[in-house]
Amino acid sequence: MLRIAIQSKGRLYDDTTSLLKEADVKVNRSERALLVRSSTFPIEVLYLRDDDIPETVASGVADIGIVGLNEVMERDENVKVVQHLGLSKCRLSIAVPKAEHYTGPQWLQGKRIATSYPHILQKYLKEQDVKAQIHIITGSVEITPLIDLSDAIFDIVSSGSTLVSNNLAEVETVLQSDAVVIANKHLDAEKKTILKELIFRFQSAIDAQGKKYVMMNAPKDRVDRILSILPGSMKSPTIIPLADDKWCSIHTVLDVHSFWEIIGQLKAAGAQGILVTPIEKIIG
Ligand code: PRT
Ligand code: ZN
Repeated sequence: MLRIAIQSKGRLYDDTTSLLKEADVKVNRSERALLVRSSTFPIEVLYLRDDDIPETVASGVADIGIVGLNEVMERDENVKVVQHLGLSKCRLSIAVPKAEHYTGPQWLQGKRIATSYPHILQKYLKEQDVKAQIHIITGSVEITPLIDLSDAIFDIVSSGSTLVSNNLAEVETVLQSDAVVIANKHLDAEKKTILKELIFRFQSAIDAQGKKYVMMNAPKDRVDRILSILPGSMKSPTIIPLADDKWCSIHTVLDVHSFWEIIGQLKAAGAQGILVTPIEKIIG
């Protein structure tokens, strides 16, 4: 049995619970239950505030956890990052009022910086050889320059719209963050085996995200042209003969980002009856 700590509610909750579902780890959480055993996998889920997850894993109260890399770096606990999930992406950045003429990290010398991430900020300032006053604030960091509580802020940015609406400009990106799986450093052999299987399942679900399975019919004399349009990483499409020996069926995997552009080119090259289906998992 492996105990995993996840956020009980908040930004990471939806991503984490759907990832567990995609990995076929079923957890029927009755309202406000704190510890729930999966009915399909040797795992029990512990629901916590995200701030508490690194310490809980470091102490061994939970074996592994899913939490933002920003929290892991800030808490600086003795845990191992074992997988990047690419979910809940954000960055930790320094921002200053738009009207300021920011010239580089030395501009921060002697300034007041408001943040909920003092540890990461302190480390960054030391690296840059800058001495500044760090003001620890737990919420609404972005309003502190407006009310003259700070000269700059160091906070999480995602779309950047919070900065824009508070007249702030992002000037330094200090850390790129996503949700990560962290593990206690002293797991026994049985727990390591369960963790390995879980990571494998997570990876299969992550690899399938943003991918579509595409099937199309094409005259055989157009196949070379169609194959040249398919992206480099998908060099091995399946080609299946059809009853009409002048035609065949081509099956491949496409990335949603380049999807519409490529579909247009495939049609122009002579592909017909293009069928697009979602992919649940890709087993590497
Ligand atoms: O209650 P608990 O302590 O568990 O949760 P919490 O309130 O501390 O954290 P929560 O749920 O807000 O965020 C959890 C994690 O989500 C963070 O630690 C990050 O790893 C990640 N994440 C991803 C974000 C954002 N995106 C994000 N945009 N966390 C916070 N924000 C905030 C940001 O501070 C900004 O003020 O959202 C605001 C909007 O951002 P913009 O740039 O999109 O406008
Ligand atoms: Zn928190």
